[in-house]
Amino acid sequence: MKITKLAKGISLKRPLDGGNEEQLKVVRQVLADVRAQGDAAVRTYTEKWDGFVPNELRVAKEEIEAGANALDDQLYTDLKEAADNIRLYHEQQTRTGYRLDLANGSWLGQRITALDAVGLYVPGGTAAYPSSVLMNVIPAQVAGVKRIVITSPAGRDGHLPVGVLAAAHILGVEEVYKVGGAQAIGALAYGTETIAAVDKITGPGNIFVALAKREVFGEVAIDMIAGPSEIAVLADETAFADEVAADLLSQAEHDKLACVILVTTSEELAQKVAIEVEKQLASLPREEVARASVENFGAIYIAETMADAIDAINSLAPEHLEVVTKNAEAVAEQISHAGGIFIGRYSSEPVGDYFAGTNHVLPTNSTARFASGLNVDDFVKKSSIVYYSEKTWAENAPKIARLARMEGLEGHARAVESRGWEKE
Ligand code: HSO
Ligand code: ZN
Repeated sequence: MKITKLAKGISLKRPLDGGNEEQLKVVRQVLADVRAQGDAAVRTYTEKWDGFVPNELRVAKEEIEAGANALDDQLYTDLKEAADNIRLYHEQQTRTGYRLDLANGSWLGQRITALDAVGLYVPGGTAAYPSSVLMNVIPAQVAGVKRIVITSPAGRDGHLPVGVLAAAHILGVEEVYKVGGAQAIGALAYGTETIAAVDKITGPGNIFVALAKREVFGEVAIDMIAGPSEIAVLADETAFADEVAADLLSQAEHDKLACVILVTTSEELAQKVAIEVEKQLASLPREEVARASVENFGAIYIAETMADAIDAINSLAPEHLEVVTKNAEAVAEQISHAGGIFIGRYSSEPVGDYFAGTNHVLPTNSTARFASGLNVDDFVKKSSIVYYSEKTWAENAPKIARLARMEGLEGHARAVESRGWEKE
């Protein structure tokens, strides 16, 4: 990894794959066909791209159970414990509405209600992460979403991965479909004979899925379009180089476009981490992916002071930040822009990817400046409520009518003035 002295303006911006015209054309066609022809189009496109169509698009209850049974017992228990931790953490995020009592019996309120139905897209192949099923479904359940649907392309054997089925089983999700790609997003957005439409679609996917989510946005809600993983480590001389290197590689192995950055006040640590990264890369099964990420988007910066290092991290606004320094908790308090913050040497980033309870769907590409990780608020909406008594109306109607007339909206003024007269 390249070592440089920290200068102003370090960045983790990478080229975002926004797709090309050709891909967008394909996606638009698929969506139009699914909207017009429902299941028939879903089947046609599944056949075309996956090479076969399962007889039943919906996964049978017994199939979910069989998947759960097929998973190693210890893994099932681990997954269940992770789910419990994630549920406990997200339960702290639930909020109730409020009522603001005004004079003369009037009141204003805010009511919080869960979305009725959400769909989670789970990518196929090696990116079908059971942990992501937990991270997407649990906040929705905690929010009170009643209908939760999972769609994912089946493998060549006609089944979904056992880990995904086991996660669905643990969470009690019964509505699971073997549909992937843009056609799955179309089915979730518009509904088909088999798959009823949902209100929000979450979960990562390939470029076709991402483009399809963007296209249906507005008709349904979507979560963020997540970019490749990122990790920044803020460390001083107390950190161990092998641990820092291992944590950097944990995110590098996700994607050739993953971004891994060390900012340190210790020149010695910088040198040692660079050597360790090389050493550990050599034995990593996903060496090819991790090496590309490290070479293209990996960097080590040496800061003169901890204050400079903290400034640099805040300007990066990384998806994940590890703080491995003296007084790490106090240092972490000075971080205002990071999706997830991991404090101290025992809070290695994968602790949060799988188990601690925090969500692993986090803002990437410096969007942590204004965005948050997936949470319970993503699955609720708020209604405002007004109750005006006659007295409050009488007191305020002239003001409201004046404001309306200022905007040239006579109809508004008349509406508010139409009350209070003797009616036949
Ligand atoms: N670190 C990823 C999430 C993940 N890690 C899933 C392992 N499995 C999000 O940036
Ligand atoms: Zn990860």
